[in-house]
Amino acid sequence: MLKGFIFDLDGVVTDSAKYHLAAWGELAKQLGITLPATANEALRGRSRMDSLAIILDYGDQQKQYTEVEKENLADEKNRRYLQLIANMTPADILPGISQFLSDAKARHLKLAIASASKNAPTILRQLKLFDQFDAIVDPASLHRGKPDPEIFIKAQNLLQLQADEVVSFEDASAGIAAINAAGQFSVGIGDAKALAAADYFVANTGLLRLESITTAFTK
Ligand code: B16
Ligand code: MG
Repeated sequence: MLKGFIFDLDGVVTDSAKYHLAAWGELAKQLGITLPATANEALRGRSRMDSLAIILDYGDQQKQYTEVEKENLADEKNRRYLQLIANMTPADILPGISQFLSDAKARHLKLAIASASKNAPTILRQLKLFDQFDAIVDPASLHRGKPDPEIFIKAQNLLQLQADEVVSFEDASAGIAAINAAGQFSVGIGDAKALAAADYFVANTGLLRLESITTAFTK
């Protein structure tokens, strides 16, 4: 029986990717690195340090920095990112999500966030959605990032539910792989090709309907 929903944040609840990209872009420029057009997709859902590794690889600069220097570069990017997300408002919630969350609440479903972002609580407060969620996984407590299922298993445990009682939502292929590996029902939102492994798919958040997902889940 369906008892809970677990949501990725960036790309599902809000489009924070544009702010991540802008902040990484500024850091890359400072380091003399040009980001390719594929950078946004490559960074989607990756942890902060994994993202930095991708940026440094673009400039073949991976070996130029010590671990401490890399931490400092990631901190610098995060300071810029925090400035950018400080301007976020409920208008930044992706289409259909507010309604979908209210519908889920009306059905007494438990709600959790499984985001790789350490800034997820800040963003949820900016969006005035913080109180809607019963649990938010602390990514600092994780050993492995998506596609490892750890974050989705942790979210399910925080909700005190079993894998066959939850549906999880993702916009990244690594996220869908993580959900599937957790044994949960996966909903992919975005690019059909990239999310072909999802149990259920919609092209954008505006197409999410509680009834359709419940039907697909119970089939
Ligand atoms: P932070 P998600 C991810 O969010 C972003 O997609 C990814 O670009 C970012 O690097 C990561 O969070 C870490 O974010 O630097 O704020 O800790 O898709 O898992 O909600
Ligand atoms: Mg995402």
